[in-house]
Amino acid sequence: MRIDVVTIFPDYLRPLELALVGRAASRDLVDIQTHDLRAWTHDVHRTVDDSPYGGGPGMVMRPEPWDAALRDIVARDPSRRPRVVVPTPAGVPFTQSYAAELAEQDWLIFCCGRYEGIDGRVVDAWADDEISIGDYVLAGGEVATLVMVEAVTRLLPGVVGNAESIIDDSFAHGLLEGPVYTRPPVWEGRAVPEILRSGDHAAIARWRREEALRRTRRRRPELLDRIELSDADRAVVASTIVAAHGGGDDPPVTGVEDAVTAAGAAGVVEDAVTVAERGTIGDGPAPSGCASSHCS
Ligand code: JAH
Repeated sequence: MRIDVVTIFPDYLRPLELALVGRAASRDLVDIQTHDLRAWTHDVHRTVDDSPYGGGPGMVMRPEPWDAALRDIVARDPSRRPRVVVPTPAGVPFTQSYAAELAEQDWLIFCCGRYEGIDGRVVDAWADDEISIGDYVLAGGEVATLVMVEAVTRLLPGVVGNAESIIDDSFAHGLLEGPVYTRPPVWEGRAVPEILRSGDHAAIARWRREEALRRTRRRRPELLDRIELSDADRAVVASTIVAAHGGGDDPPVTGVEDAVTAAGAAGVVEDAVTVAERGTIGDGPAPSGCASSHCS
């Protein structure tokens, strides 16, 4: 696979020279080229931005350097047509299945915007995908590109040694993975779950499935609506009690009555029992147990 990245901060992509992605590149499993957008400017200040039409804060990236850069880069291999990706918080969500789809392409170009983004006409003209890696605003598309390039590269044939570890990932089953352990068997008074040391592989597989189901129910209950669950899975999910909310700004919801009131006030249409169990309204952070206010 070939990957080109266009940015005003090529050094921001230097981490791609390291570790798994860097090793894949040195083995010619992926060819990653970064380009400084300012190489396609002509003025003495190498200007890439201008004021937004219609007013408002910030600056917008001018279309001409982007168009010149992309024309030049695609002309380097006229036999292929690249998939052009623009990272933006206004994009469609990047997921493991999106990563798998991108990993099937033989050429990707990532266009890293800065400021308020790239002129919409050049995005319309060139972008195949506008992708968001999550609901937060970064200073530009570079870090989102690092994320996507890493997620894609590790799916390329030969990049990850043990192919089973890819199939076994969190999200490969649509469930979160449970915890993992290594030696020593007891650390700081905490023992590794006995079943993992039992040698009973069928029982271990069942336990891992249960841990994954419980964790998913607590932390990402919406994921459970998207996968097929067996009757045994459903029983595990139904028995997973979700603790009261322990962090964030919203007050905990302690009972079904509270949940109905709070859901109504928040304008959220949701099963009150679900809300009461999760202890928070809408899609806010999951409840406590873990030290993180975003984790249960
Ligand atoms: C910010 C251009 N989904 C994460 C993400 C991706 C891109 C950007 N922000 C967040 C971004 C400013 C300018 C892109």
